[in-house]
Amino acid sequence: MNKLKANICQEEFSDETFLNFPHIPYSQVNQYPDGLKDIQEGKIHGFLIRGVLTPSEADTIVKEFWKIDDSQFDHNPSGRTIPKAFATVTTMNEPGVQLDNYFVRAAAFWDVFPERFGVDFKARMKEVFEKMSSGRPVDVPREHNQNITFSPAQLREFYVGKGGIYVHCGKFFRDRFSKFYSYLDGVSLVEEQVSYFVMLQPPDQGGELTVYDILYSNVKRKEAEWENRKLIADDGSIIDLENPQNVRRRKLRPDKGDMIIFDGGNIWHRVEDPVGTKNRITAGGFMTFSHDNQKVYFWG
Ligand SMILES: O=C(O)CCC(=O)C(=O)O
Ligand SMILES: [Fe+2]
Repeated sequence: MNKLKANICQEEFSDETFLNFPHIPYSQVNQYPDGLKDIQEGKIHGFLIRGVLTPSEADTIVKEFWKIDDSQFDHNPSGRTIPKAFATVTTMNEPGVQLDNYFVRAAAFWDVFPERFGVDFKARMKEVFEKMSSGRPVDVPREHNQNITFSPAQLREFYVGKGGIYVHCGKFFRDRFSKFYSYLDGVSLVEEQVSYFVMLQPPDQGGELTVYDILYSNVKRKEAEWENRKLIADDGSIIDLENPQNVRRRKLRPDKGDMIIFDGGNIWHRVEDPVGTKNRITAGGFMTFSHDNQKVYFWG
């Protein structure tokens, strides 16, 4: 592995570059005006963009984050998120009521966010995406019939030692949250789901985004939801993610204020368990494209 490559990303199990994943400073994003289209078309697998927020902007958000009452969060075994994630509301029994709840919470959180957290996160994301959207307008989608918008992102805290996020890809979730996706399908094209997130507080160690050299097109299953090591290929063979003969992987470690945009719909990936004294905090969501592919939406 040459020195430059070692500097820009920690790569395990392989010296080859198997995913096209440029690491660039935010000032160079304008060199990729078709970046999102390139991800849609599989030409680029993702970007690590350094310094989309300054470290002090990230710190300011985190400082306010700690003031939020715990009762406002959605809790899961490995952490907590705010505001409510769209995917989780639609798995519940009363989708109508829960959806209203989602929109109300999204508005309550994001309407005051710039003033309360000192950074207009939604505007910054729009700015980044617009530089890479081939001139297509970028926005948070609106609810079908009402004048309300989706949440642009969730803030996500991952507790140290609680497992991170088990291996998954967006299309795998699509099968699980079908009600949610049929709803979203009304506004946009969900086949091309792209993931994005900004690192607000990296843990001391661990917490990397590991991307595998495995796509949903030939691997669609794992044995159980909590499985974090083995996938089942379409031909029935078992892929052991810890075995370098089976699969190549790359660990990405964004610093505070760095953003990752990647083809999380197709690429199997996981968030490693954070280690040390600091929980991992990110803000992120997804990006999809309108049916005519003329608009870019981001939401969470
Ligand atoms: O680190 C995060 O916030 C989420 C990582 C992930 O699984 C994704 O962006 O799809
Ligand atoms: Fe993901």
